[in-house]
Amino acid sequence: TARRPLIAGNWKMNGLRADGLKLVEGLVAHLRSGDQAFDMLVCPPTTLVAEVAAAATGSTLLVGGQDCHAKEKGAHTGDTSAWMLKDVGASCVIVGHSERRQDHAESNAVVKAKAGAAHAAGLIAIVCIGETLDQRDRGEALSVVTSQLLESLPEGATPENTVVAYEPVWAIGTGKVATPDDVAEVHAEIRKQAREKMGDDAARLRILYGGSVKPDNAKELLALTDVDGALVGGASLKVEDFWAIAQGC
Ligand code: G2H
Repeated sequence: TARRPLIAGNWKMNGLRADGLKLVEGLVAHLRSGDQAFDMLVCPPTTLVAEVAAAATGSTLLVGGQDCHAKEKGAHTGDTSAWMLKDVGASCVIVGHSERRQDHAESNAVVKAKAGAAHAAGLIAIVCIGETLDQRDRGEALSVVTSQLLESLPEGATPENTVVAYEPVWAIGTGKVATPDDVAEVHAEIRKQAREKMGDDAARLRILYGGSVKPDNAKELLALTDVDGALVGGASLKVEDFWAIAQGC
């Protein structure tokens, strides 16, 4: 099954207007230079989603949010709904990033509700899962990732409306990258388990790797059978680094 790779940038809490617009202009210029064999997505902070989406209009660059609320609207001060993101030009939203799970105590049930809201709003949900170092050291990596996956994917998840991102927590922003063997093992397990939810369609599900992806390690990771792209944090903040990573597809 040919799965089109997705190279996704997660800017996290970085980027004032000028930085964000410069970054998008650079990426759009690269994307316009020819046909690409991958999809490219940027997820700016909420303050910039509308402006970045406007700047990306007419190009193939996709724009997404980094989180959404599970409800459509209401008394939820400071939150942003999936419908609001969609309204300003987003096509995707990250849910369940480990920083949300840690900093905001998001459980699998919360992540599942958010992914369901994303689908209802017409967004692709990028559902993040990944084990901590303690869990890996105890030999629990596969079981933790499996339970996160099965408990975080909402009913109605398909390869069209859902992308899974495997991000081992110990590899995030630390410069430590999981070995290709570790990544291959976990991604194969994720695809196998996804069959519980999607049946044979799981063959078409895109599974991204995330955690200290850089230009010098991207190619090796992207070459792995069940790695269908990357979720990139730090290295997505520089046009040339992010573009170089995509060239590993
Ligand atoms: C993992 C990743 C992007 P970084 O969080 O989501 O960040 O590439 O900086 O490790």
